Amino acid sequence: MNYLRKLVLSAATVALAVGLSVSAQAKEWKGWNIHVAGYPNTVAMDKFAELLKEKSGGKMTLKMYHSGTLGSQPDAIEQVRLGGLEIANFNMGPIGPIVPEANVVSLPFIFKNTDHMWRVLDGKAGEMMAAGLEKKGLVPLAWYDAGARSFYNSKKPINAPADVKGMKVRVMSNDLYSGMIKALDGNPSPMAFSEVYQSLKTGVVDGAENNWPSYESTGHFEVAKYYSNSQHLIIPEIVCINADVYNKLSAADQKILKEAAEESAVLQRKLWKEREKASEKKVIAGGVVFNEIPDKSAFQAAMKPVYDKYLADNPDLKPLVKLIQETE
Ligand code: BDP
Repeated sequence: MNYLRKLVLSAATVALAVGLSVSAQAKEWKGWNIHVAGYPNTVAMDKFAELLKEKSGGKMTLKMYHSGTLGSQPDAIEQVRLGGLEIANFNMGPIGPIVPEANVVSLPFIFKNTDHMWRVLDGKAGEMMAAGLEKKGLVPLAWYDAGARSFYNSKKPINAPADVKGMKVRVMSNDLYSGMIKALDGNPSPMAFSEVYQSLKTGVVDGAENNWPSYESTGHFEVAKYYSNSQHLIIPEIVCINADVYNKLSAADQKILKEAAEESAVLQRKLWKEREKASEKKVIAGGVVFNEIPDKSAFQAAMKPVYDKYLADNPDLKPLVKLIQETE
């Protein structure tokens, strides 16, 4: 082989090798998160990205975009389904309208407490929800904690359903939540998370509902100082990936991905517990008027039409609701 031919051949080999390593090196994934810096989910999603890179030797990389900079939650859900974004941390609330099985977690008072929710998610009901999500293009990788949501407003403490009467209450975009407020004779106002502060401040809405960390991190407590411990919704959150992206991965890479997500969930749940307490302390110190609702039975009874409508719309999901209610 003459010198020139050798040179061309070895150049071709190098080009091939470079080409191969470029195609084996998947593109960097984009990840969506609605929360601000320091929030448990934000810290955990960054940890997820770090673990993913480390465990895959740099083959799978994720760039996280926090604070909802890539759009509202309902839009981001569509984006992950369509592949415009690959990965996200979503609350199950805004996913419910797309995945009826997963909407079961948005029935008010369906879970007795957070531990009950984890037992449900770890069992058959969790599998049914995961299957429903996958059918709609979202593969769940891990569950995050979001505590319990309670009502807060700028007018007065809520002790009984009658106190919600006539109140304009912001809800996440999901008919079950609008139904919930209507069942209490209030006026539901579905709106993006990012708009709530201003709406509370200017009186476009009287109140909203959320967990301690979100009530605190958004500054809502500064403009709606009555927090009433209704704990009417306990909604889990998922870390999920676009199904096509997931299905193209090797089994080994899928395993790495799940492990990284699950490790991030262990961290998130630990940080969550700490942040719940810290946020509660901070808002109370900031002048929030807190009240317990020792007997929630009147609120629970008022939710009958919400359950009736959900079951009328999804008769096949009766056994799922029953399964959750009967899970100890
Ligand atoms: C927070 C959730 C977030 C929701 C937000 C809301 O973590 O995903 O967007 O509530 O109320 O607790 O919109």
